[in-house]
Amino acid sequence: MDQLEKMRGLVIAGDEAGLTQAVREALDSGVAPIDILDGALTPGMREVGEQFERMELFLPEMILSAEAMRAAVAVLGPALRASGEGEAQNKGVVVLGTIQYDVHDIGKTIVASFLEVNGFVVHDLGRDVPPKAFVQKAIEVNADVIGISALMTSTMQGMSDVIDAASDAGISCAVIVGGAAVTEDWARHIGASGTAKDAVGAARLVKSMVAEVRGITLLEPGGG
Ligand code: B1M
Repeated sequence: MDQLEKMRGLVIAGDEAGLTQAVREALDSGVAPIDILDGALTPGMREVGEQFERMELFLPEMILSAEAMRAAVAVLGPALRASGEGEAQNKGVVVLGTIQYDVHDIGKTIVASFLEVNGFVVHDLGRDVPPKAFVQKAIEVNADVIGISALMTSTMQGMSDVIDAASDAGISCAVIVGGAAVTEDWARHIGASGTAKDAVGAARLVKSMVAEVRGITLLEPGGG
C-alpha cells in the first residue's frame, strides 16, 4: 500500500497516533505537504462524510476521524509554511472564521495556513463566530478581506448576515465565502465578492481581492 493510501485509511479509521506518525514519515521521505493534503487527508475526510451519510459510521467515529485530521494538519502546518514564502509579508490582511453555529473548522484552518504561506496576515477567529464579530475585527485590523467558511446548509445564512453587517458598518473590504456547502450561485445570491472551492483557490482569490480593494492592477489574472 502506498503512503497516501495508508494515510487516507488512517483518517477513515480515526487513528490519530498512526496518522500523525505516517504524516511525519511521509514528510521525511520527501512527499510534498500539498500532496499529503490533497491526495490523502482530504479524500479520507470526504469518504468519512459519505459513510456518515450512508449511516455506515456514526458521530463518535466521525469525531475520531476529525481529531486525527486536525492533528495531521497541525503536523503539516510548519512544512506548509516552509514550502511558502516564510513570514507573513502583509500582502493583505484577512479576517477568517467559521460562521456562527458551525463547528467545522478543519478546512478553514487549512485555508488559513495557505493564506499565511502566500504572505497574507491572517486573523483567525476560530469557529462558531457571530456575524458582528467578523466585522468588528475587520474594522480593528483594517482588513482587506473577510473570509467566511460554512459546512452546513443550516449555517450558510449567517454568511449573508456578515455581508449585511459589513455594509451597515460602511466598510469597503471584500467578503469571500467557502466550505463544502457553498456554491457559486449561493455566493452570487448573497452578494459575496467571490468563492473558492479549496485552499489553493482561496489564496488566489484573496490575492485578486486585495488588489481590487487596494486599487492595484495585477499583471496576470489572479497572479502578479
Ligand atoms: Co459534520 N457534517 N456535523 N462534523 N462533517 C458535514 C459537513 C456533513 C456534510 C456530513 C454529511 O452528512 N455527509 C453534514 C452537513 C449536512 C449539510 O448541512 N448539508 C454534517 C453534519 C450534519 C454534522 C452534525 C449536525 C452531525 C450531528 O451532530 N448529528 C454536527 C454539526 C455540529 C455543528 O457544526 N453545529 C457535525 C459535527 C461534526 C464533527 C464535530 C464530528 C466534525 C467536525 C470537526 C471539526 O471541524 N473540528 C465533522 C466532520 C469532520 C464532517 C465532515 C465528515 C468532514 C468536514 C471536513 O473537515 N472536511 C463533513 C462531510 C463533508 O464535508 N464531506 C461533515 C475536510 C476539509 C479539508 O474540507 O471543510 O470542505 P472542507 O474545506 C475545504 C474546502 O471546502 C475549502 O477549502 C478547504 C480545504 O481544501 N474551504 C474554503 C473551506 N472553507 C473555506 C473558506 C473559503 C474558501 C474555501 O473562503 C473564505
